[in-house]
Amino acid sequence: MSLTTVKQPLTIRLCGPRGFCAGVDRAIQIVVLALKEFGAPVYVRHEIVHNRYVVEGLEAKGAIFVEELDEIPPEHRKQPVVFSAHGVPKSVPADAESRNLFYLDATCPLVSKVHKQAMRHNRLGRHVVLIGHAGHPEVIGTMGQLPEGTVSLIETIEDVDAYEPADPDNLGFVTQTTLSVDDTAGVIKRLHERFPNLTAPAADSICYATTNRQEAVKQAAPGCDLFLIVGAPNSSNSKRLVEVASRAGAKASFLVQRAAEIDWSQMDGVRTVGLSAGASAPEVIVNEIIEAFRERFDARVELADTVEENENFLVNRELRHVPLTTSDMAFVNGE
Ligand code: 0CH
Ligand code: SF4
Repeated sequence: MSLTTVKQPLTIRLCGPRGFCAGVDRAIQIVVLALKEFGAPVYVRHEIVHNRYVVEGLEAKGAIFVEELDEIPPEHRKQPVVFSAHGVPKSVPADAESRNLFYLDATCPLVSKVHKQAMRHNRLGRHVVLIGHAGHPEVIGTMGQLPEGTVSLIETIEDVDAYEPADPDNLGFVTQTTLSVDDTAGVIKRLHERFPNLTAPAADSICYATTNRQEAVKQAAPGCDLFLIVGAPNSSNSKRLVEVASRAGAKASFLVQRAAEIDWSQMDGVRTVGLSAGASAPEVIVNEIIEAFRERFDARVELADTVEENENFLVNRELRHVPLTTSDMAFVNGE
């Protein structure tokens, strides 16, 4: 007589939109195209996006990741250096020029838009309030668009309460693109209460991808025993999705980088699992996780789609003529 194990039924609520956004897709494309056009090595300042799988995949193709430009050896000065999707302070391209480096900027156009809004506030004589997380590369990049002392960083409602600007009637704000939509609304509300003449940016700083991924998780979370977000611990937008899932009613929520990290001992009694991925997390890992569930459960995938996304950002002019093969395209799309 053969003993067969009966797998427990389990529903995976798969959120859409999830994973790569147009800015991430573009940034990865820029590194892949630069490698094709200029040959290896191509230097990348900071992780192009916050994901080890992507970084290691690009390293295998010949990219070298550095944190600062002085790590690029003089004999490789003619090779390009790419600036990451998160954006850089103005001092970085200036430093590249002084070192005679050839750089390609992969800053997401929506991050560049926030830089422009901050510069506009400054041009019109306003002190800039930047809502964001201290130390994050995007915050360093946005603050670095303007002279020292002309931007104040605010992280929380408590920071707003403690803030004593020199000219409270002449403030303009912008935010990091990947913040919690709900928390940021609270911070902005308090800023307006304390500083009624505060000027908002012409367009929302939190981007479409952040907004859509949070909304999809919010809708899927009620009734989930567990919510998994594919993403890295240094990925701001992915961490926000974990918080959104818990607040919207998932009994527990975790960030996971690879299927191998999943603690299966936590799955006792779990019947419905929410699944989404941060803007820097490739779809191939989402599929790996679904497969890992299928090996252990009688898993059924239920699509929890909200809106369709059609955004697409062009790469730098210097790279537009370079063709991508089908396998390059698959890598760029996270497949
Ligand atoms: O969410 P953060 O900003 O930490 O970055 P990521 O995980 O690399 O995702 C891409 C967003 C890049 C800039 O908005
Ligand atoms: Fe651009 Fe938003 Fe993606 Fe960041 S998360 S790269 S701002 S589209």
